[in-house]
Amino acid sequence: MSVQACEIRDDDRRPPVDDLVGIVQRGLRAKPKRLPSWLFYDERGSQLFEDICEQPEYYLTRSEIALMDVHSGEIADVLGADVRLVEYGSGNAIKTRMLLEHLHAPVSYVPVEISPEPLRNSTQALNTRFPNVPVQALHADFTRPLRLPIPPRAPRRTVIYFPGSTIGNFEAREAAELLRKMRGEMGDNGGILIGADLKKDTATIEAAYNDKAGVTAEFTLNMLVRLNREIGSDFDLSGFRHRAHYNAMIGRIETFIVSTRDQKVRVGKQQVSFAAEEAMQVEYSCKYSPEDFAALAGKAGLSIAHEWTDPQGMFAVYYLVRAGAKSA
Ligand code: AVI
Repeated sequence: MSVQACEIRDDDRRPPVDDLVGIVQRGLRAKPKRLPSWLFYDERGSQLFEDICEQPEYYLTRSEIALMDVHSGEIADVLGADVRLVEYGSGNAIKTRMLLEHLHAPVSYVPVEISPEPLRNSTQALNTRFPNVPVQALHADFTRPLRLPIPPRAPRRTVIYFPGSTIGNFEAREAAELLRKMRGEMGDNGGILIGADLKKDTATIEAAYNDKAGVTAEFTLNMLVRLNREIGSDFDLSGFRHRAHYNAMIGRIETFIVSTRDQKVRVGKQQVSFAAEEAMQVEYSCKYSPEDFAALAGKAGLSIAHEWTDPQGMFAVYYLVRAGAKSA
């Protein structure tokens, strides 16, 4: 078969961007102040995240790749033949490649991504690498209900692939809601293949979010650079710093942007006051034991049919099916 044309279906139904000022103003009125973590991912932020994945302290990506290296053949066997693979996000080319290499006669691969550029790049790369796999790219926000493209032939099952522990960036209630939405999209016979970081000692986790080279700190503060550029706010970068600590009671990294002095910042028509050492919450990265993850899945009407970990036991990938359904 010949190389597929790079067709991207646009299903981006986000409200217009002029709402951004309102989103930021609302977040800065909250007590404590908070901003949504999706604001990290402008072009620079996405590049910085890729750089984070290369840092020696950030074990997550390396561990998940090691896991896929050992288990992707077995995972493909579990998913079975004639799968339609829907990936939430498309920035995980290495892991996706490892999976597609082993999948048996996949019906199609559907990357769902909100940023057009990474979507176009990964689609082209996969088209070249896997000319026999139809790629049906979907430009959309995966946290919203999706209108999946009609597959080129009937799949035996739809599997939603959500690698990279991004589920950990959602608070427990939102994570359960997202899993429930996926459950609807995968259908009765489908499944969810999902990565999640495992709980482990505090020092290892905290080091991953406070790398020595300062890449994570730059990633965090880039959110303010983005806001200054996109909404004309006047955050003075020298007056803020990154802080990430592990809340072992709750099992999550909590990342803040901390004001280093008393100061005021203009956001739209408002002046926002920051006290010295005031912390603005910008990201949670939840860590799950397998039992925690089973409980989360249960809240969405799902159960763990299979689980895999990397050789060091740092990271897990789960295959979830409808609770009560026979596994694949
Ligand atoms: C995308 N996500 C899984 C990363 C994480 O580990 O929570 C984002 C990140 N934030 C700081 N470092 C990496």
